[in-house]
Amino acid sequence: MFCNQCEQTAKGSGCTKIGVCGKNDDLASLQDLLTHAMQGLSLVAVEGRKVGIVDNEIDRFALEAIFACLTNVDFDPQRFQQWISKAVSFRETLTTRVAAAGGKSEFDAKAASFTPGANLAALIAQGKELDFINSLDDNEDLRSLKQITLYGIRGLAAYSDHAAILGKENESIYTYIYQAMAEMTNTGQPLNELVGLALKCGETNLKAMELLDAGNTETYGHPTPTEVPLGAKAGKAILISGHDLRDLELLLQQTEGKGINIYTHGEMLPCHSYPELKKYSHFYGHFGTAWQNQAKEFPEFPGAILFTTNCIQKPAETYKDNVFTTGLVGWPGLVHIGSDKDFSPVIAKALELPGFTADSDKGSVLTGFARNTVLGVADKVIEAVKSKAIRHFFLVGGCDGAKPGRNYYTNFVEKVPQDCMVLTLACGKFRFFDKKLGDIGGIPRLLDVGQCNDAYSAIQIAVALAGAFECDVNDLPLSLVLSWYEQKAVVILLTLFSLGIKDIRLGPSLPAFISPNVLNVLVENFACKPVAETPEEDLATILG
Ligand code: FS2
Ligand code: SF4
Repeated sequence: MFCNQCEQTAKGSGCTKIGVCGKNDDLASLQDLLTHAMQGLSLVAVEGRKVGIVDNEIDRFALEAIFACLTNVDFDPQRFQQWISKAVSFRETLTTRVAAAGGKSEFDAKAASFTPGANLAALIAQGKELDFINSLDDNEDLRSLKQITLYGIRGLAAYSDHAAILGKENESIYTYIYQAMAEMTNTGQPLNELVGLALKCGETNLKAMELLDAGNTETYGHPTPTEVPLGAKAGKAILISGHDLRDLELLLQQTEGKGINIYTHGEMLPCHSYPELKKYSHFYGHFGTAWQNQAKEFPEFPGAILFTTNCIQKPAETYKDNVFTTGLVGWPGLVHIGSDKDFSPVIAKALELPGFTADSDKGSVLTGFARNTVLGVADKVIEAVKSKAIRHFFLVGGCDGAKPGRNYYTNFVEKVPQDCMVLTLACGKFRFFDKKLGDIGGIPRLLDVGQCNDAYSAIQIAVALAGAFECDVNDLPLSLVLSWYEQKAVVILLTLFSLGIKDIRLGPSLPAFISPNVLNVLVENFACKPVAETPEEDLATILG
């Protein structure tokens, strides 16, 4: 196997024997094969669009099949077997329809004629045979740009899938994904063309994130500042992890009146701030921190645990019988709740387990500072900047990993001067989410914008501030100090680049799939840089 798509990749270069995430050689081969099959389907879908053939069932499948290859999402080989077979069968039926409509139906690329092996072992052998990453291009820089684009597309597919679940789709997203996946079957393109393809991924993702924002806020209302308890309430309990608001809503509905309290873990924390979710009285608090601490925290949870999306880790024997998955997340041997979203097995498990025997108070955190709330006090914020009560804004966040060295972000936030604000989002915030940073003129200094899924909200805040100050976003007293871990972060970074945002600091290490020449392109055009050894160094440079 060879996989280097995430920040924790082995030795900072690539996982070759087993993934640090737990993905084994067989699963890596199946993911490569599914990506290959999706390239074949994409080639036909591109031609289909030229003759007016658009099939929403295929489009929705494409998002799921691509999202499933994101780090820490699905570890179940059987599901990959099904997706591979479905990708090929969709390709075949679509080819027939395209040919009947007079479109192109014959292709040189092997991906368009790939026939899947008859069983799992045969598929794994086919996946190994591909040597997928190396086959992208012999040229290191072109291969690097294709990897950036492919990982960006995985992030884009994830956000687009979340939005589609809430009824928000846009043709431009599907068109881009198919065109880019098809383009990657070619080799030797001019470097600039592939830089353009990668930036277009970021631009397309802005649309996806706007749709997701609209899906979330139109369905559940605009987040409002909300205090979330970190302790527990006596009673039966279910912990929900991942990012999916619809799954949470359905779980809340199905548990109403059953004497079960619902707790969030990781990226689900901001869900407490949505009016249509917080109205449920049994939606209680936040348990523990974020995904990378699941092995330490889940054995302590006395109820059932539901994973809605990324990031799952191998469940230890001590708690594996309590864990359920739904949507695209999966782990072999765990009970998976299908598309009927009947959470009865989760509820039965919660009722069987002891739950919390007593109330406990562990303090609370504030969340819900998405764009509507922050822009609601824009006048106050602008006045505070003009009067120099607020010197600078830092956006500190992004997705977090399990590797040591990420304390940089905790230390950074601790050292931010008192006259500066910290906006945060995604699971990176759990490095400092419970710190009491006080306020500036009544505005809390630490503002949680939401999940990584809410990056659009943070972008809108920056754009609105730039409008108010009549300047470019790059001229605002705002610095982005981001952590990255997986491919949703890759696509958000591409989105920021496509918006022309400069001087982003990225850590804790730079992606292994960026070649030195491609890094130079990013540095020259966007002045993107790695975080310094210490937060003090970065703070001194930024604040001058
Ligand atoms: Fe965190 Fe993991 Fe949110 Fe990423 S829960 S690192 O995939 O999506 O951010
Ligand atoms: Fe390694 Fe990350 Fe790939 Fe997992 S997703 S195999 S940890 S590079």
